[in-house]
Amino acid sequence: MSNFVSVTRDNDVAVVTIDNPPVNALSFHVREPLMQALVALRDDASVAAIVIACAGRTFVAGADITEFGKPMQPPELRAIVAMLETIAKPTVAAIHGTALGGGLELALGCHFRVADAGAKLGLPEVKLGLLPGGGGTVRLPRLVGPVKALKMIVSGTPIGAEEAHAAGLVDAIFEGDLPTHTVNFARELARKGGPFTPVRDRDDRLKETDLAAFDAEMADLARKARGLEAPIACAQAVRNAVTLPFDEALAAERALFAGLVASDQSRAQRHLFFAEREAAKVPGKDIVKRRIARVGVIGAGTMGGGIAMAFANGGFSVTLLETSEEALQRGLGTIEKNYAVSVSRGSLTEDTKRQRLAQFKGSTDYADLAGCDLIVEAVFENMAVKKEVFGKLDAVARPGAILATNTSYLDINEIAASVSRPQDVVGLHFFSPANVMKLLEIVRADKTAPDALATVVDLARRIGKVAVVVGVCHGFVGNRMLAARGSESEELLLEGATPSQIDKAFTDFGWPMGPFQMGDLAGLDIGWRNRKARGQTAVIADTLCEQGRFGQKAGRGFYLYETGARSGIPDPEVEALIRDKAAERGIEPRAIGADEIIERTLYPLVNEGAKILEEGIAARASDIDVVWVNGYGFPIGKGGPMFWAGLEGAARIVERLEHWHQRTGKDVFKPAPRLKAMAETGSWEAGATG
Ligand code: 3H9
Repeated sequence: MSNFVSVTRDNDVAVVTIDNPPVNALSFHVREPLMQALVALRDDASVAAIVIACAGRTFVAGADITEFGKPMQPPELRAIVAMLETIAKPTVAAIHGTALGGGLELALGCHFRVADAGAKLGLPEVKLGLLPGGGGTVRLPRLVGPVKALKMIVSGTPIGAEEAHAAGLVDAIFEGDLPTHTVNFARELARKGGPFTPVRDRDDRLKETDLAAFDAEMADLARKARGLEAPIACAQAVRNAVTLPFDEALAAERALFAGLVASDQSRAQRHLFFAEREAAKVPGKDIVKRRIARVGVIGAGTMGGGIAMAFANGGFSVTLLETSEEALQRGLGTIEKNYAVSVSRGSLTEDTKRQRLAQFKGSTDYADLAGCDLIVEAVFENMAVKKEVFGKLDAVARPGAILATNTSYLDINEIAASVSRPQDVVGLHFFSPANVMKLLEIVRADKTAPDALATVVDLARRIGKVAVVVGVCHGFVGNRMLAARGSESEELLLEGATPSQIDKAFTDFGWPMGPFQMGDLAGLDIGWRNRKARGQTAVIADTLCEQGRFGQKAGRGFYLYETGARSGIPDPEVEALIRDKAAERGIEPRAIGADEIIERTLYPLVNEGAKILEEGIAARASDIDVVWVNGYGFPIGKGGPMFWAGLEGAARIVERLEHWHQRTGKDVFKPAPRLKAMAETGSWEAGATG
């Protein structure tokens, strides 16, 4: 017996309970007593059946991720599962909450799996840059068939109990008291008698595989993997389960797992797993949060509408405010259309759509916001306009209501100073489309009250966002670093690179698209307007805008778009324009390689991140990674810019920045002291020693 694994008896049925809060991960201190308990029960003639269950809120949620990268202490999970399969009496896993990764693999070692109706089962290892390494790739196909197993393992998305039951993964679903039902189920099995076939010996579903169709599916996956190794390895392992004898397939899975767990990609993805959870932590965990039931959103344009949908999807009532009835109806109409698209895609039922729409109340009168607990403004990005809106809110909002701005750049301290209750003002910087994009930058102003901050951090989680708390500066973390990344784009063009060469360097790096493709998608007029407001210029982009080349929506921008096409084709006119502008400046075009493109775009990105850390705008380097992966498409396999700096070598980044600084004299290239410190100590922490 241990604190983490206990055995109780209900007459001839033994119940092994794992109790390792918060998620019952299979840490060494669980595996060891679990193995001992199972061996003892196997050899105990008075035990007719064995149930494996968990205490707390969930079944085993997987291996202990913190143990990866260190020597694994025996017994390993695969040894426990192998031992389980030597037991002749019936073994049953009782699943509540989530059976994930190693948790599901443990359950696959049992003869039977039962679940409560709310349980979820899955193998999400791929999201950590891994594959199921406890036999999951070899056993799951034997129960649900190789095609379904391939989908589950490569996507990493868990399925519900009903679906698992229909697929043959779960043998029974019980309502109510799961432990009692499971004990009765196990006793009945023992009474009827065996033999009970372990999953490893069930081959029928494998025979149904059409290998050609399977290979076509695998080829498609490889195309979509964008340089990630884990999805391909997952698919290979499932294929092995079909084509190789059980033990050989298991050995191959083990070898693939060993390769992945030691890879930079998996290290990067594990870093992000913990980084996302860290980012959601703010000091003062026990602060009493404010009650939020009704949310007001001002502005029913693309941004406001998306924000309103994000809150409605999270279960909140929403009052949507516009300046005119016409604009309001247009906004509500778009929301309805968006939900209708979800229904047509099958991701929403007609009933849920109706419920969601019933959560909205439209208004053109600020007085209707008086009942709201949180009000988010998403109006035109202009300080005077924002202050006017906040003035009106100050007059109508109830005391204690949180007043939030969705500004992407503006000084929130200045907005807060314009109202009588700066302690209630916070920034909620959503990313477009706000109902889809995961990232939420929560901007804490100088006077934001700790309970207001804690409330919005909690709220972000409730509406399914990945939240990062940041400080006030122009562009906060994401857009400020984006400006640094883009500061050399025009220069690279003028010196001889084409938009498609630069974009290709980015997509080869793993980004979903390059900066010019992204500019065309977002609309080049947005940056143009911002530059004009700040008295800045960008010779190529400005000229394109003057010619009405606003990007995809205009059919032409940096690229040409055929009607309805999402990807553009290079436009000789744009390349000629670039050469003309270069000639006007006396710049002789030269060949520019991908390395130089990365050095002049991504090294300044990292450098700006270091400055942001120095200034305390972000609390941790890993927060910056969370922003960039979730909001800007930084490749997850590289862990975000600050993690990648470690892979790339901070010393090399410093050296090359110094080179470019000498050549151009530009501030973006001047290595930040924190980056230099990282190069010496290997850590982003202030005051770390090497
Ligand atoms: C695996 O199993 C490999 C095997 O195939 C092969 C082995 C040979 N380990 O997410 P939460 C911590 S790979 C260690 O906020 P929720 C988490 O960091 C694994 N720690 O809760 C957090 O700590 P803190 C495959 C873990 O209710 C706390 O628990 N499994 C682990 O929102 C609460 O987490 C997975 O990938 C872990 N496995 O969501 C599942 N899991 O409080 C990963 C969580 O200090 N886990 N922690 O910040 C999840 O998806 C979610 O945690 C879960 C609960 C859905 C279970």
